[in-house]
Amino acid sequence: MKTIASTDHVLHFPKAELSGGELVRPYECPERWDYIVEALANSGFSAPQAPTPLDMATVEKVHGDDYLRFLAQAWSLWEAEGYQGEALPMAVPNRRMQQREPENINGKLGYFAGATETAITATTWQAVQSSAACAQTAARLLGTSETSAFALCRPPGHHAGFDLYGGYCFLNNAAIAAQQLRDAGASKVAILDVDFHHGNGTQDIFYERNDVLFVSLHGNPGHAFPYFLGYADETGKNEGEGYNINYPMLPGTRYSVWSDALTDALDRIDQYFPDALVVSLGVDTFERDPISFFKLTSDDFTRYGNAIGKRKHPTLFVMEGGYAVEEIGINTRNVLQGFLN
Ligand code: SP5
Ligand code: ZN
Repeated sequence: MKTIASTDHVLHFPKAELSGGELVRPYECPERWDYIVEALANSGFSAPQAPTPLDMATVEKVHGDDYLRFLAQAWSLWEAEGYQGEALPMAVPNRRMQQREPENINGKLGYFAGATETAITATTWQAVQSSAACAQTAARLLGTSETSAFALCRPPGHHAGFDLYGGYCFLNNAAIAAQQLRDAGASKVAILDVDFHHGNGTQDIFYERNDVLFVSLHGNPGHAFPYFLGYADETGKNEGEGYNINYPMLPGTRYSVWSDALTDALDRIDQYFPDALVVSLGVDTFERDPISFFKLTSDDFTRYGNAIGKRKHPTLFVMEGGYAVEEIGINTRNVLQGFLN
């Protein structure tokens, strides 16, 4: 299995994440990428390949024009105000408020923010584009020579909606990969999101579409980020009705329960007969993840990788979360090895 990865990921590393009322060192940090590269190298995977430059035409099919303009301009607008810190959103539009993009950068940050923990820096946009390019390049491989591939994306993407950033995400890498596969001739694509957190951005992007099935296993939103989406009764809208499937699970969930949801999810995916499967691969379901509450062990990652592989779909893994940094490499490698065996 080929890995596509970009060293540009280091360009996104804010000093600050707003967490528990403090500015802390971000959980989503560059060493995550290093540990994954090292674990794959130690297990005989081929060295990562760099992506080709991002084709924005694909991105424009899953994100809004206003939003893409904002991402490209945010830092220069912030800098022009003379601020010394990193760009964080503060005021966000809420119930009974206007949904209108303000001129002021603080207004824009809030308008496009789905959460306020995620900072933007001078070089964030370059890292974000290179991360999305990894997903797009890997999707191109799947459409041609390969039956599986791994896009080692950083920053991650599944919380990025049509016009929303947050949850450490800016462009939705999995959505861009799915769109790329569609444009290259796949008539139906399934996305399986196994990150601990609900893939609210991916759900948002495909909620009214039936050409992309979205299936997510995650912490119950009543108890877990992103809090405001991810319930089981969110099943899609208009043409997309029936093509969105959520499996929210409670604090303390172990593999015995989680794997039943996975089996059901994989059955639903099989019944859809997709031409390709995109897996939003977060390993923050791990028992020692510092911000999550599922209890999967390192061996469980091998088990579920194998379960996914048995379904024999052309499969693209796209890296999402996972914050137990020293174990992230082993756990990610276990999924990919389980898949291949
Ligand atoms: C891609 C991904 O996994 N994004 C996750 C974003 C989660 N952001 C907010 C998490 C807040 C959790 N705070 C818990 C602090 C425990 N010390
Ligand atoms: Zn996550």
